Amino acid sequence: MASNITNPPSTLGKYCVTLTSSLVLASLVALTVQVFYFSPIDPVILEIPSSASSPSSTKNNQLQNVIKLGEGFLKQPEDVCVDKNGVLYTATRDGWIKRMVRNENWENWKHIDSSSLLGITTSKDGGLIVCDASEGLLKVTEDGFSVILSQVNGSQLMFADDVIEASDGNIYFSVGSNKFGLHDWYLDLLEARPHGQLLKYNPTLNETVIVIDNLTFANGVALSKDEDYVVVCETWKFRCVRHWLKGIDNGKTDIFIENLPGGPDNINLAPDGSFWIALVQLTSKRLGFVHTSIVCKHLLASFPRLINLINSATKSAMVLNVGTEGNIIRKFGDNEGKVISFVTSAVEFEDHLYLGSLNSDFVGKLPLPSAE
Ligand SMILES: *[C@@H]1O[C@H](CO)[C@@H](O)[C@H](O)[C@H]1NC(C)=O
Ligand SMILES: *[C@@H]1O[C@H](CO)[C@@H](O)[C@H](O)[C@H]1NC(C)=O
Ligand SMILES: *[C@@H]1O[C@H](CO)[C@@H](O)[C@H](O)[C@H]1NC(C)=O
Ligand SMILES: [Ca+2]
Ligand SMILES: [Ca+2]
Repeated sequence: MASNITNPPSTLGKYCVTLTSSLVLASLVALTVQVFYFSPIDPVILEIPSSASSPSSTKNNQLQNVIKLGEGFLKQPEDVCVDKNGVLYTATRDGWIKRMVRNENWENWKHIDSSSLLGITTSKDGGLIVCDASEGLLKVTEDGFSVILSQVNGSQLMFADDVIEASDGNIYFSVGSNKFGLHDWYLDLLEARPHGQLLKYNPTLNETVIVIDNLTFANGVALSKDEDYVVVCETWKFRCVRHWLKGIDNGKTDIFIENLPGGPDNINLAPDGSFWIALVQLTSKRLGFVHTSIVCKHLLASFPRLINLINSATKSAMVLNVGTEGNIIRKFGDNEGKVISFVTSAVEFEDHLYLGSLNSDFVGKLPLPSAE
């Protein structure tokens, strides 16, 4: 097959090759400048526990048995809560607080002109406290809504994520990120730096203080049954952190549970004193490299449309029941996300779990097996 005939390239051909390679080079330089110089993020590598890199390796599809409540009526219900009369509430992406009185129809309860409602909780003196990622903390009652807190240290409170009220009236709430807003959450994930906080608002003093600083995306907040500690989920760290409010460890912060098989979103106290944690799938085996490559992170941050290619959250669902020692008691999933995915909240009430999801138009209801 050897040939000793070679055609010397013509001068025009040579010129074209030079021109083409110059153009390619110039484009590459432009792209590099675009991607790195104008990149909206300053990323570090995300450490992914082995339990989270192949979350669907265990067959667990119990969440496929959910009953769909209010299907078609509830747009991306992120969080749910139940008041003492058994009324179920959720906040939807189109700015509604909707509610369902014991198995009757859903009702449009109160409207807030917002596309950024997140965590909700019941308040001791009636009504709800609602996190609005653009407005701050809101109180919603029969009379409508009012702002509880919109400024912290003279700046607009941004990205309030989840909230719980203690019996002494103090309000504990998380700030997902001080750098990126709700609709840029994936930039915070790509950057993977600690821009989140757990804050405490004292309504009597009208004062907000930092409880835990520098959390790597602060998310769900729950109090223990005796209110001796508060737990906050640190989503991009695959762990939940605990801050003691009573006893010999009062004022100390430690790790409640770590190496979770997904990023923890909302956490809720169960009637028996354990907790339900909803886990979001942040990565997959095939695309895990994205989180360990600084170059990939810059590329994705510069071309936001590519984010949909790597968003694994809509591919599965998982909730954990965790004991007070940080031990996993039960685990329910929908590994392929066939019926429900991107579950962000799980609340137990009268032997059922109620599930919120950012990829659903319903609230899931799962009967809990009484004997486990
Ligand atoms: C709480 O303090 C802020 C200033 O930090 C002020 O704007 C606000 O009016 C106060 N709220 C109440 C209820 O006193
Ligand atoms: C408010 O600013 C002061 C002074 O910088 C700081 O010590 C304090 O922690 C800040 N509080 C909050 C809630 O950010
Ligand atoms: C939080 O981060 C800031 C900025 O990096 C730093 O100045 C501060 O010391 C950190 N605080 C804690 C409690 O680590
Ligand atoms: Ca909540
Ligand atoms: Ca959340």
